[in-house]
Amino acid sequence: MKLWYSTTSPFVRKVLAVIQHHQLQDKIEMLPIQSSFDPQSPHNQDNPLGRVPALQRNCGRWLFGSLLIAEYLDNKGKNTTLFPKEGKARWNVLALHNLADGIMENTLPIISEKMLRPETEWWTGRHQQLMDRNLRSFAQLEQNLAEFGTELNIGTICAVCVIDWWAFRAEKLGIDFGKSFPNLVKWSDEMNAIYKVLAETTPK
Ligand SMILES: N[C@@H](CCC(=O)N[C@@H](CS)C(=O)NCC(=O)O)C(=O)O
Repeated sequence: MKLWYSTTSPFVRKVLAVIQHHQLQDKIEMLPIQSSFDPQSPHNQDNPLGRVPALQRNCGRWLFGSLLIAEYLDNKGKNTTLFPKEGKARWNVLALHNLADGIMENTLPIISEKMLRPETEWWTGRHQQLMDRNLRSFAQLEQNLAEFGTELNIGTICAVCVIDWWAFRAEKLGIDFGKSFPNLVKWSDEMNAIYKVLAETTPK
């Protein structure tokens, strides 16, 4: 298998944590990129959507989207599953995943504009709308995490990825995240302390 990845993407980190959890490192050729926004970046040749992560299966077919890639790799792995197979447990974990993942999706347009466009061209009204949504979503994330404690599953992995990414991009986002959501930061720090798969995949 082959994986296009960057070291800063929270979507990629989700997949990297699954790879480490199942010790699949030897089975995947890692293809690094510098910037997912660069139209010349080589991952564009394999993913028409222009996004990372993108995983090539051994049969040659490509998978796009971090959740799909994560579940595919989870099926390949021999360690405990990160995707409950059925019933309430499955839907609760996937609901948690989609809430955290939705914050990533609602944050990326803000970060990309702030990184790549001059300030005079920023769509600030839209940024404010997305930030309001994100803050409401983080408040709900905090409530929804209560039932999971420090369990490792695809939902809690995704939650750690988004919380740490906000800390990583704090300057660009212009928010003191730790002040607004101290419990989320505390929880994420605890998860990183317990699970090597998280501590070793933090954004750089
Ligand atoms: N839904 C996708 C989102 C992936 C994504 O947006 N990745 C970002 C990197 S953080 C990207 O490749 N962005 C390139 C662009 O928007 O041009 C997933 O779950 O993999």
